[in-house]
Amino acid sequence: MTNLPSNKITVLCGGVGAAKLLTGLVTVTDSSEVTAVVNIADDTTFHGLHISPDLDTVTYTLAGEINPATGWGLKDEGWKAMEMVRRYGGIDWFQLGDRDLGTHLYRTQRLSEGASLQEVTEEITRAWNLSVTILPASNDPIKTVVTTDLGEEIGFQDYFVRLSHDVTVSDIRFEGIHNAKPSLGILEKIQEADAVIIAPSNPIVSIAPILEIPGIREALQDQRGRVTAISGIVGGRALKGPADRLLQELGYEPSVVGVARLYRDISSTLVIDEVDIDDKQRVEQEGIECVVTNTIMSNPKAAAALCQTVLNLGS
Ligand code: FO1
Repeated sequence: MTNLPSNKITVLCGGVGAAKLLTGLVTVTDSSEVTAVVNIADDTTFHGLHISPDLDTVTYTLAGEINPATGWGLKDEGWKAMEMVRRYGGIDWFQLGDRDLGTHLYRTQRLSEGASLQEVTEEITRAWNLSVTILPASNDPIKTVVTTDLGEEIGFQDYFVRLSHDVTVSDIRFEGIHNAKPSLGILEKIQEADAVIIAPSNPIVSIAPILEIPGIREALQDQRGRVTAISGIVGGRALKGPADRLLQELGYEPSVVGVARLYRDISSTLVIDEVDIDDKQRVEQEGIECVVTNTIMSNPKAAAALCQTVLNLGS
């Protein structure tokens, strides 16, 4: 085995789209040199338990344990605990499986003992024998708050799950982000990376809550030549979730050009899908290089091919 050139890769991650990319990345590179910086602004508390959806989606996916039907939670799940909660009239619109609950019980207990989210994430990652380093973007609380067009402020999970994101959004803010610090080592993971990848996650509610943590945007700007963003918008639509609608409702163009405008100051290249090839020139006019390839990760092979394309850019 030739000793592969050191290939430190840092990936900015949201939920499902990022998890799929990582499963491809670990097949084309040394996973022990991959760091996933994961959004924590979706985090919330249910039944007194701290839930970190994007951290768990990335962890469970890399562990091969993700529920393939939903893209969140664990496979081979039971729902006995939720049945009991429902019997008592408790909150049941946010489905917590019996196995998944074990993660929330452990994380909540460790946080109550004073452990940081980063320490608990390291313990959970180790328990799943993952070689990828998974880091929460911050150890400090950041909460995505959605303002609907009726002026009502709701939490992210109320927006995304309880209301099935079927409301019009007039504003999004990330409560606590101005006082939040990047997790220990994140700035170095960006500065020392041979390649930084912005996963095809929702640019508004998954990637922005990472970029807006003081210090992170500046670290990426310094590394701009090594940063590649993958558009989560394909043909003007999000592959999953409300990204296209959110872009539109918040005044951005719901297209690869709109994504280019969001990332051009921190990323030198935007990777777009073949269906958007006619927008390549418009993307480049926004001051960012544009690579056209298949970005639909319909299976691990497609995810690996996409990652290989991105890694070849840097060589
Ligand atoms: N998404 C849903 O649409 N319905 C659910 O009941 C649900 C439960 C859930 C439990 C644990 C977890 O880690 C994620 C869960 N999600 C659920 C996904 C969650 O809303 C994520 O925040 C989104 O996938 C966006 O990242």
